[in-house]
Amino acid sequence: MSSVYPYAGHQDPQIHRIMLAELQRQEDQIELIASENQTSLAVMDAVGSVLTNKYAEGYPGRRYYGGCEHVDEAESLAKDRLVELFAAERANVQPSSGSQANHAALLALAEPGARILAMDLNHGGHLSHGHPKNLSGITYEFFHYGVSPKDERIDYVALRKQANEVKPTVLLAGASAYSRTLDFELLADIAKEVGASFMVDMAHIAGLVAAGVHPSPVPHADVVTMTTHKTLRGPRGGAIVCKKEWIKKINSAVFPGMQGGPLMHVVAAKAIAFGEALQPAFRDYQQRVVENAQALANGLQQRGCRLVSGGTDNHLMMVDLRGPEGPAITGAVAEDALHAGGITVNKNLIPFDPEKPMLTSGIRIGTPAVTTRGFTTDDMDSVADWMNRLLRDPQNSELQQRVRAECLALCQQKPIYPQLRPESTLC
Ligand code: DSN
Repeated sequence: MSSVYPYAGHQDPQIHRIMLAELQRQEDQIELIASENQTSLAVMDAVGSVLTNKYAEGYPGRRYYGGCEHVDEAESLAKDRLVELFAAERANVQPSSGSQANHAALLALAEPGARILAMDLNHGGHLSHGHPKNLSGITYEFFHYGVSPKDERIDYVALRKQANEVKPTVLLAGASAYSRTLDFELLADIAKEVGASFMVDMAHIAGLVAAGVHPSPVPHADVVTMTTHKTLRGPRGGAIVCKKEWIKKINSAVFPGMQGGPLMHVVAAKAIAFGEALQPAFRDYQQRVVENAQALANGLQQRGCRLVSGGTDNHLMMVDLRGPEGPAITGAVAEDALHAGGITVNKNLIPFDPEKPMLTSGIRIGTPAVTTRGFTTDDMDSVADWMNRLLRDPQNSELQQRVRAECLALCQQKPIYPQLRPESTLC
């Protein structure tokens, strides 16, 4: 019997093989997708626990099912820890994803058809911030702000003017592909000036905010949504913190508004992750995430790669592949070339991108996952070198094999889950 995932191995060899292959893939490649991370084994214990069996519609002490005494405790702990982590007034830990957290927040803050002003997806925003085919864009009338063509940073002057013209019910801030510090104080001031509620989706930067290495939106915003699996390094899911006057509406928007039974195994895993994030080591980790991002950005720029807005303040950066010094390939070609060399990224539209979303002119890269497995700033310089070589010769399979071997050697020095070693390797 396999010592890794033994029950799946015994019962379902096909799925077991896939699980082991994915474990091996994560171990053997350099993960630079900015929204991914590697959660702790303790978090995975909870996700794989008997709590998955429990229905618990409602909230602690007020459920629609019996037998909730233990899951009530788990949810209360998760809420208390989240409130402490962000010095928030209130919390809801039930959203099953970031998008569901966003839909619930909008449902609480605005009537269907209301005007919402949010960041443009093509400039780094998010699908659930008003894409016409997303529930958000179907339900509300969205208007979008973006970055300035001059410095590729949010143009707060233009945003203020637009907010005064649009008079939105909600000003929504937050991004999934923006490498600069967000000025939440200024955004809150704009929202106040136009009589809008202020909502922030801090999914990408939640871990940085928790550790104090990015300014917090929590004192300034009515409602703040997040995912728990990105920089926050917990299980896949969502969460919301808010001012106390919004909690009744938020709770009712999450359940019964958006969801039925919460995933109590994930809620317990969130509690574990929030507990981890309250430890001093988490602050050090986030500091290293940012230092590694700066080292990677410098390494790429020194080798002639152009970064959108000229660099990064957070955990991610956007590479413009059309920059004056090349490499003049699409994001899709870059993603494939890097993958063949053992480095995983995602193609991503960059501001004013003439390409389609499945091609793009850019890639998005981030350092949360590699920092979790212990990569240092020196390692990031090696990664920049490998990336640069792969990007400038994207069809060279011999180069890809050489780089892949070098990446593998570094990965083997820094295993993610040394406790989960399949007794027989797969490849
Ligand atoms: N899809 C996520 C990301 O990669 O940023 C956001 O939800």
